[in-house]
Amino acid sequence: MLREPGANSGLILRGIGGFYYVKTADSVLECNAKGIFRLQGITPLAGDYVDIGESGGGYVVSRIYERENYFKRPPIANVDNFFLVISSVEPDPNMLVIDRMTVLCEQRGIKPVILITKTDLKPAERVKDLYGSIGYEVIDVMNDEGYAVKRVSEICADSISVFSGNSGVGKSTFLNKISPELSLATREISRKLGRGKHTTRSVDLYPFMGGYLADTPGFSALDFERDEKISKDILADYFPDIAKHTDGCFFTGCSHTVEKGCMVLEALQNGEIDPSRHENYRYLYEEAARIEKNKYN
Ligand SMILES: Nc1nc2c(ncn2[C@@H]2O[C@H](COP(=O)(O)OP(=O)(O)OP(=O)(O)O)[C@@H](O)[C@H]2O)c(=O)[nH]1
Ligand SMILES: [Mg+2]
Ligand SMILES: [Zn+2]
Repeated sequence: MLREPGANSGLILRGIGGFYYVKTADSVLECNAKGIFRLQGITPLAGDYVDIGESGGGYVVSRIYERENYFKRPPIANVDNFFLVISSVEPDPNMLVIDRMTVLCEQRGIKPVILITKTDLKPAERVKDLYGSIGYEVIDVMNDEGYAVKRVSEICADSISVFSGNSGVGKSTFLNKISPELSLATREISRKLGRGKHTTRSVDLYPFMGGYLADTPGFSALDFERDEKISKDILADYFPDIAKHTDGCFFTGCSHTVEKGCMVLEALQNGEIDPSRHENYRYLYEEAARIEKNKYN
């Protein structure tokens, strides 16, 4: 939930090159961060609520309030709504990226909203049906732009909302639709390369209907360092479609990947779980297992 800014406290709208732009009650102040944060390995993030002090004639972030949550990619704190933006083409949907991001949201107790762009170029029925059937809200921007703008605006009111997704999917383009005065830079995609270059360079919060919209730089599937830790033992909890079958597994601590008497594997056989979801579950499970093993070696 949003906090009221004060004269010497407020919200970081943007962090770039070691400077932080903090929205206080009456202005936006450019601040450095106190050296103590660096020593503690803490980086102030867009979305952080902070206190501001003065030092050497300039402003400094002197305190970071406890975060409700934060993401490393995109780097942002105190997220209320997470829009996972996916284009039907250029770039094509990457189901592993979608599943990884939905897991990272679920881990923070956030139900991501899936925003699909570019269906004027190619339909995206598979993605829409699959994630809709799992229970995520899916909004096809080009199906009915008026509805998409109205619905997303309604969700974003009075809260911090982040728009995240691969480079070139159309995050900035959509934000310009819901708030035309933003006039964010967008990039014509290079057809030859079949992929976007990063147009948006930093996470930026923009005031919108009593809350803030965050445009973020795109990532590519290869970008994910292994910096987001997920425990393999609770991974299934973050796949709602898998979690609902785990109760009856024969073994406690069933990994739902190979075991006899696994109800998840049975549901997969029966067509109740989508094969691509289970395949990505296994991929993320094995990745988490590898990371946990390396940590203890
Ligand atoms: N046909 C079509 N083109 C779109 C749509 N949405 C975005 N585009 C185009 O896709 C390209 C990339 O859009 P951007 O809004 O810059 O993408 P982005 O996600 O902000 O990209 P980064 O800032 O690099 O992460 C631009 O040329 C847009 O005009 C859409 O729904 N349909
Ligand atoms: Mg952009
Ligand atoms: Zn199982």
